[in-house]
Amino acid sequence: MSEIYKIVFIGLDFAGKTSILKVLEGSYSSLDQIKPTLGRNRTEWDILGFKIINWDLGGQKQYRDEYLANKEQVLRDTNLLIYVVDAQDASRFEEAGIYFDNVLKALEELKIRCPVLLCIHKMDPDILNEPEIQNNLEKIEDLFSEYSQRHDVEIKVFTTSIFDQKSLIEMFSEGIRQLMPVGILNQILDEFRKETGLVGAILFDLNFFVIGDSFLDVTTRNTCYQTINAFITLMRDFKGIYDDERQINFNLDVMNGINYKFQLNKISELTSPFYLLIMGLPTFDPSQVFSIFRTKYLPKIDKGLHDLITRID
Ligand SMILES: Nc1nc2c(ncn2[C@@H]2O[C@H](COP(=O)(O)OP(=O)(O)OP(=O)(O)O)[C@@H](O)[C@H]2O)c(=O)[nH]1
Ligand SMILES: [Mg+2]
Repeated sequence: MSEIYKIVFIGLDFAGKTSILKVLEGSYSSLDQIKPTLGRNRTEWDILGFKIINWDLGGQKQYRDEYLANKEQVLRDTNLLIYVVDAQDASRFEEAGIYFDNVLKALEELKIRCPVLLCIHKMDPDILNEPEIQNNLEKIEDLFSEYSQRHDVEIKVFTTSIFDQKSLIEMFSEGIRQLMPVGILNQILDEFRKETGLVGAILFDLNFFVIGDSFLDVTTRNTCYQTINAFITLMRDFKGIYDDERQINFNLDVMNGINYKFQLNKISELTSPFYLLIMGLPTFDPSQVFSIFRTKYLPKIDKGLHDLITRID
């Protein structure tokens, strides 16, 4: 039996909802052909053997009015709501806030208490630190936290951009973790990292959704997550070369003079395939560490996933 989760992407027109979904599914080439979404668009993904249905709700005024009028039909059974706001268009913050208020009100009336993520979007890497954008960020945070408090809803805030895939992966992975109790995988990775002296380990599914991670500290976490973009680019640009490759090795000189070694391993033995990214100091021997993972920790992860599926069933 497969569990179904409904994720709703909502926000004003032109906020970037469809673009976010396209980047998450890796359809980069279709990005420049995106047109305003007419009504609702549904796509289905398989994550960890669960069915995820993404509802991309076109944000033009007539559709927004229609969703609120037919809230039962549109919002029922929502498991996760992702509200997207365009951080570059200050002239529409107020309008975006009012719609957010209305959406939270509709959820309240339907007695749906699902996790809510706020994507402060179009925070492109090249303009991220400009005073105007930082000012916009503050304005959005203030406005939206006021509405969420009013409805007694806790929101998780992310700053995202389609030019920073990592930002979208972190946001969406957090959403997935809110839906599925995958915390057990973090514990297994913690144990593995400590035994082998690694500084970081991340487990992804084939769409690069993070389902578990473990790090020495915040700095190694940030460095390791930064490399995700590089791996995605490699996989995308060298498609065919890396498709069947089981391992990619990678060295990185980080600015403070520390050199890290990375290895990405494709793991096909489980019910759904994964990547394991490991990160260590130059002295670490990736093949030895990976063989420990395979013999000792892979069976634990297999069991963890199995328990997860049977618990949810
Ligand atoms: N600079 C920048 N532009 C973006 C980003 N994400 C989306 N866009 C652009 O914003 C415009 C609107 O994107 P869409 O994905 O169509 O927005 P939408 O929210 O789906 O709009 P509706 O379907 O009308 O509700 C497009 O021109 C995108 O290229 C981003 O992170 N940065
Ligand atoms: Mg759209």
